[in-house]
Amino acid sequence: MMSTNQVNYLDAVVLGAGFSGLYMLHSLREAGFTTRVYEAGDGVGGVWYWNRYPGARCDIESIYYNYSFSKELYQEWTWTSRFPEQPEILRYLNFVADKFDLRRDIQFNTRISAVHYDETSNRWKVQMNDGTSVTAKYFISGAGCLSAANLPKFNGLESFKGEWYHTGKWPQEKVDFKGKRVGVIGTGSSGVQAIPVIAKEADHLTVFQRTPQYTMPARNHPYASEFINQTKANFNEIKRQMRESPTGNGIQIRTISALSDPPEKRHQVYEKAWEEGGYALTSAYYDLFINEEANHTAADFIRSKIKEIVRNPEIAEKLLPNYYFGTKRPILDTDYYETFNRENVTLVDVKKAPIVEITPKGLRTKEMEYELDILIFATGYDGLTGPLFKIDIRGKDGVSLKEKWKEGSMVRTYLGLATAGFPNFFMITGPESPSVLVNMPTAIEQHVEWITDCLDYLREHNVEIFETTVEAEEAWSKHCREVAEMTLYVKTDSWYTGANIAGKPRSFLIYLGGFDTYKHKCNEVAASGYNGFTLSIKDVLSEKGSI
Ligand code: N01
Repeated sequence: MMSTNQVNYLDAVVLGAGFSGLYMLHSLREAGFTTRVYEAGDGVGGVWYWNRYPGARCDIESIYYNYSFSKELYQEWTWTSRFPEQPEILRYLNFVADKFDLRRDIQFNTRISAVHYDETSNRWKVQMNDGTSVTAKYFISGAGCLSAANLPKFNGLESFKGEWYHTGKWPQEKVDFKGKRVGVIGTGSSGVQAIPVIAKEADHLTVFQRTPQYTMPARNHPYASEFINQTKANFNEIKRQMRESPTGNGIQIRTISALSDPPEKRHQVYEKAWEEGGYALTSAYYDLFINEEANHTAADFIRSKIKEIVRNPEIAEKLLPNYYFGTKRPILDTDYYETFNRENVTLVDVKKAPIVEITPKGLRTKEMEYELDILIFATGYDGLTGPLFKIDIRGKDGVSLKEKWKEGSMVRTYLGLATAGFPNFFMITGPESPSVLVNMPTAIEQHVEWITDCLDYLREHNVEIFETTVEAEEAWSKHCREVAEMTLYVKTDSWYTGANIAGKPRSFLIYLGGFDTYKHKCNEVAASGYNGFTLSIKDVLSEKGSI
């Protein structure tokens, strides 16, 4: 069952029925707020609803890639393997929606197109693409960080006679690659996961690679039932690891420097991590992402592995990455480099011979034309701000979020949760929060619980308008940038820095101080009565929480 009945007023409108929207709805409903989620798709799942491409799988271990707010839920759901596949995560989120009877307050097939703040009533007017609208006291975005697909402008795409797809908007029906000549543009996490699976089915696969990536074996495997029983019995400890660690998952980062081990010992450490799979290698030493020399040791190790795995030295050479390891998201794969040993796979370096156009028959680079039946864009996303910019969000004085964040070419938020000039508006895992660089479900739960507690407080104190101050957001944004500048992340062009989108201002919009530190800061703000926010009780303005 899903909600279609028209409502005029709600305490809270939530955008999106992914991990964020589902828990936000549950949490607010439990706290007694009238809430509705609006979702563009016809089902729950968010990013896991749209990303149905072959091989789609999570890079965080299953037992941590779930909610921890309900012990009962954790006991009732059983993951089948170490790294969950997209269909299994989608089943999990549907299970959650059913268990907590969430669908009755979710309106599917409805895209929120505009959200405007009315200063006379202190309410948000939320406009849907079907012409309906609703008024709400609070507007909460669960749009996620990676929901605005990036389809670069290639001349001639409309002339292509074959089928084409973007990994982030994959159709619900199976795409049949049998007997087909398939091309994949892009070798980020999506491309690297899809390529080995497509290669096994297609007649021929051509991979158009612009930047070679560092990828490590996931070493996925089915979970033994004893292991599952053990994790269920250890729920409290798993929850603690998720909620009180720097990464929000079970990954322990070793506290020694890569440079403190002699080369032979270090090599053994990397070998062991490579065999263990997952993100063991990224957490082998604490300074891999802050010290150039330390970073080189890991990068050299992975390059040596590529040369070992790929039999043709020319192809291996093309696959060697040369940016700072980990500063684009490190990837976990299943047989990615091995795929380039197959007879039916061709690797094309489009940095050397750039793509000129898409033709009716396929794709032309500066060197030659490749005939294709299916073309896949694994070209990523306009991350972090892109999902918010898809909606016409306007705060006080009719200023749009896009205009505000364009000015001075910088995004400004307080804690990644709120932004000045946009009262009663919250972003779950917004820009300048830890978001994608920690375990997303953990980051989401922390924001959802903080927002729910905040709304509870505002209700209890009769607060009408809750807005962060310009000073607080300036200080937080500055702090975020300072922390990022201490790392190697800022030295690489990536979607983290906005460099993947033409014309997008370059800035690093993820808080890198660690999930535990960040959570502590958020808790302090709440405990202070919301320092850094202005709280207005009916007509009386009270600064910085002193109400
Ligand atoms: O996107 P990407 P993605 N011509 O931006 C190339 C999460 N995720 O969808 O590097 C030619 O990483 C581009 O080349 P370059 C995860 O956080 C997680 O793969 O810009 N090529 C690059 O190779 C991830 O980081 C999971 O030179 C062009 C690729 O397209 C994020 O999503 C799975 C091009 C884009 O890579 C995004 O990953 C999937 C052009 N004009 C995704 N434009 C898991 O949990 C772009 N490219 C495992």
